[in-house]
Amino acid sequence: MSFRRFFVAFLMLAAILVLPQSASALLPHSTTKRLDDGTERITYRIGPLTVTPGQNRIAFKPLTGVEKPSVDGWITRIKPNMVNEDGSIPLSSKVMFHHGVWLNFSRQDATSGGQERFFATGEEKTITRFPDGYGYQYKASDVWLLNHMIHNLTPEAMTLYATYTIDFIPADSPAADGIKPVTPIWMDVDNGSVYPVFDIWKGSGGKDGKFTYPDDADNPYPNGVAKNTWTVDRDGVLLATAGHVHTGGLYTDLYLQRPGARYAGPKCVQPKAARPPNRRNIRRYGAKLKKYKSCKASMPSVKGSKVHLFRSQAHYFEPAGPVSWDMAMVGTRDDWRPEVKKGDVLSMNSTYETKLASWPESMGIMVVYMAEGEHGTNPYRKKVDYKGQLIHGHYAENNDHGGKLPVVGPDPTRLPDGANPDGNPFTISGFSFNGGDFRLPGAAGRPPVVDEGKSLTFQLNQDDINDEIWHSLTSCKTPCNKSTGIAYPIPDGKFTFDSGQLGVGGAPTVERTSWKTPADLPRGTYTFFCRIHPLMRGAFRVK
Ligand SMILES: [Cu+2]
Repeated sequence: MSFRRFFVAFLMLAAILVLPQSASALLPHSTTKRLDDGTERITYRIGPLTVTPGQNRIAFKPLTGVEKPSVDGWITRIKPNMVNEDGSIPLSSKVMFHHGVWLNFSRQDATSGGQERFFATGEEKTITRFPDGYGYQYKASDVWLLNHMIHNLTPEAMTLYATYTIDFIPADSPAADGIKPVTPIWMDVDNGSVYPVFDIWKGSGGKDGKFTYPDDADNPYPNGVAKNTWTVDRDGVLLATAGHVHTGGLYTDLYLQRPGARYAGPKCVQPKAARPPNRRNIRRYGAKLKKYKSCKASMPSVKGSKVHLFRSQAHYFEPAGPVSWDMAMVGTRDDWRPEVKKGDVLSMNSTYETKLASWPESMGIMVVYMAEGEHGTNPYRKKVDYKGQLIHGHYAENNDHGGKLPVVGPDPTRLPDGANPDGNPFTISGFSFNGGDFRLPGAAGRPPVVDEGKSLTFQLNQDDINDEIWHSLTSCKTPCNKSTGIAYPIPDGKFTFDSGQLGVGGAPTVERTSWKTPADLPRGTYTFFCRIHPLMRGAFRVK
C-alpha cells in the first residue's frame, strides 16, 4: 500500500476513533514554558494512543491542529518522549517507543523524494538541536503525520501519549529575525524501505568482534543500487547529525566523496632529531615536534577521494554493556560545519558488536541537517570528525535491567525430558510457547525432545494472528531463566537461531505463522525467548 493511501486510510480511521472521553482523564494537548530569549518550549502530547496487549506494530497518526504549533515559526530543538495517562514515563522494560518519524506532507524529502522526514527518534530518545541562528521552518498550514512503532513488551493493554517538546520561535517574534532554514537529509543504510532493517549475527564480521553494515554484508543491495548514499544536490554546509542504532549498535559513520578530491591541507613535516643534541637544537626540535603534532591532529582522514565527516558513538549506561536501550548517542557539536558541494556523495554505515549476541532487525540511520548556500570548513583541508557531545544522560525509565533473581522458571538443562502433552506442532498462545515453555508448571514445563536431524514446529494461534500479537523464537544462552528486564534475555545463544516475528501484517512480521527448529543442531538442550515479549521463555532438547 502506498504511503498516501495509508495516510488517507488513517485519516478516516482517526475520524472514527475520536470518541467522547471523560475530559478529566485526558492530558492537555500542549503546555508552554517561556524561555529567557523569547523562545517558547512547547510540549505536545499526541494521543491518547491505545496500545493493545503485546503490540509491536507500525502505525500512522495524523497530527491534528492541537498537536502542533498554531502559528508559523522556527523549531530549533526537538525532544521526544512517551507518557502514561497520568503524565509519568513508563518503564522501558514494559513499553518502548521503538521509533517515531515526524513527516511533513507539505515538503519533499531530500533523499527519498517522498514526504519530508524531518525528525526521527528511537527508544534512545535522541534530542535534535540546531546551532544558534538555524531552525526548521514551520508553517501552520503544514500537514504532519507521525509514523510510530510502539512496542508493548507485556500482555497488558495500555493508553499512552507520544510527546515531543520543541523550542519554538514564532515568526513574528524579534528573535526570528535572521534565522536560516535547515533542510533534513535523511541518511539510512537501507533508505527508502518502509522498515529499513538488517540482521547481525553473533560471531560474524571481523576478528575485532564488529560488523559494519553494509560494508561487511554479502550483497546488501541486490539490484546494484546503493541505498546508503545521497548525491548532494546543492552547495551548502552540514550543521548537525546524530546516529540511530539498535541495541548492540556501536556507532554510525558519515563520509563524503568528492570526485577527484584529495587531502588539501598543509604538509605535516616530521622534524629530524636534534643533532648535535645541544640545548638550542633540542629546543628547536621541541617546537617543530609540537607544530607537527598539531598539524597531524587537524588532518582530516581522507582515503582516496573519500573523507570521514563524523562518527556518532553509542554511549551505553547499561551495566551489562552494549545490549540494551539504556544508552544515548553522541551528536555533533555546534562548530561542526563541513562544507559540501553539489555533486558530492554522502554515505553512511553502521557498526554493531558481534561478540556478545546476535542483533536481528537492526537499523543504521543518520538524519543530517544542512543549510543551503553557506560556507564552512573544507573537510579535505581540516579535520571535522572530532568527538561530538553526548546528547543526554541516563534516563530513570531504563532502571530495570533484569538478569537477576528470582528466576522465571527452573534451569531447563537440568529438567527431565518433556512428555510433550500438547504434541508437535506446538501452538503459541496466551504469551506462552506451550511446548517447552518453562514457565509452565510441572511436567508441562519440561523441554520437549526431538531426534537429532529433525525439527519441532511452533505455530502461532489464530487469535494472536487476528490481534496482531507477533512472537519470535530466538536463541538465548542457557539457562535463560533469570528475571526479565531491558538487558535480559538477549539473543546470545551459543547456537544462533531466530524465527523472525511470526505473523501476517506486513513489516515487521515475516508473513509466516509457523517456524521449525533448525534440524542441524547437535545434541543438547536449547533455550529461546521471544524478542518482542521477553518474559516468554522456552526450551527443547535434541537427542
Ligand atoms: Cu512474543
